[in-house]
Amino acid sequence: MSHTASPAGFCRDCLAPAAAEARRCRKCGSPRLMRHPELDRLTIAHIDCDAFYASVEKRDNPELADKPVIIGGGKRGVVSTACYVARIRGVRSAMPMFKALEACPDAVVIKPDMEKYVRVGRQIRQMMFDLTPLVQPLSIDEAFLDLAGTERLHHSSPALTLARFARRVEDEVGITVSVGLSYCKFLAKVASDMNKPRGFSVIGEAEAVEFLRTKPVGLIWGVGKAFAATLARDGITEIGQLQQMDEIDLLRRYGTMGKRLYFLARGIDDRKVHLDDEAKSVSAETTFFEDYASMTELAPALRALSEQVARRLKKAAIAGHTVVLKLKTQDFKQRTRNRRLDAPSQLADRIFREGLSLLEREIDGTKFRLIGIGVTDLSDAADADPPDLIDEGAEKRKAAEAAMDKLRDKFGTRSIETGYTFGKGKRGHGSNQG
Ligand code: DCP
Ligand code: MG
Repeated sequence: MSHTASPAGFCRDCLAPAAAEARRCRKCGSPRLMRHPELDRLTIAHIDCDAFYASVEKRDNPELADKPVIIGGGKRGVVSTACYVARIRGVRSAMPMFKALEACPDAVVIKPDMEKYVRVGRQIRQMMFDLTPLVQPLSIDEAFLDLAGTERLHHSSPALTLARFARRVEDEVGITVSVGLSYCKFLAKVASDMNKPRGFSVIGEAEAVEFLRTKPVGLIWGVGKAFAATLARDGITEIGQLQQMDEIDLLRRYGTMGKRLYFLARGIDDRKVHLDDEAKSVSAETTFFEDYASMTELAPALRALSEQVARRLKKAAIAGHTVVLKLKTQDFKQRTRNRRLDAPSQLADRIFREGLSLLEREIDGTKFRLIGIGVTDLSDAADADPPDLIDEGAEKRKAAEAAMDKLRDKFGTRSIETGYTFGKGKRGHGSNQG
């Protein structure tokens, strides 16, 4: 097949092949045609349900179909989500309810029914597993999928399989999803957000760098408000600027995060879609008696949990290459944030520091009921924690930690407490380790 400017593709409604130049589907007349030069090669997808809680409520009450619907309220008094009708009027997730109702006084407000949403989320996830065993859920309504090698099973390209999936969810579940298709996780996730709702966007390898050039740095995975502000202070607001900088410079300025900026800005992201972390991770988590929103409350818990994780790693003589922070919000939405370390680690200090910097980005007034920290990408301890050339303090902290470990072995775990955990030993309950 020769490459043309507008290659052949398919109709997203009836899935029939679409000719290169057609503006509407020859079979069903739909204008929703999918075409892209790399359509037959791309395999990494991100799928995210549209206005998830609101869509489920609309499904269950057809009278709401054209009305602005807000899910939220209750004790928390903020918007969990709003349907797209309400969004046009300015309603957004996390907005205080009174503000939302100022913007949209005729909105129908519905209290969240978490059990129902979890059930629907599971049903959709099950359907994802019909496409590929490589499904990596990120939250209740979204997941990464790697569809490489599924062409023979489904008798179609990953792109067509995904379009069929989106239709199946509409038919069988009664809500809509948006799909992003690319060659890596970063851009698949960016793509799924590009033409919501009922979106299907493709970002190919050839266009990635140019696509990213004019986008704000906040688009990059892991660049939250705080880090974007740091970059802005340094005069960096667009990804194109990062594309001009060299790796050493970025590494020197921003540490491990600088390295990530370097690669992601260039559309280089080698992270694999992986099945489930739990089976291959060491983690500890705790559920609070009350919900906490601030660093003062959360950091000590994180410190204590990091030490639990490190202790177990050292006992098993293993180390983890990726630190995972897990948070559960007051309304049971789970957030997990990962960061790959330069080298595998088994040190509480290292795990805690990474966890803390991931946590900093999540401090936005949201109250959390659970915090957890862990490591994945496990390996033998042999190549863990090499001398750090950039962070000179790391060696000292490593030595201090080794000394504390010795004391603990001798006198038990409560004998030594760091500043962060001191006096906070009884904070949480239900600590469990996975
Ligand atoms: N959610 C929440 N509080 C937030 C954000 C989200 O309770 N601050 C809940 C409600 C959402 C669900 O999580 O329905 C999924 O989150 P998304 O960010 O995917 O948002 P939506 O699915 O609602 O909308 P979109 O179409 O933008 O994905
Ligand atoms: Mg969603």
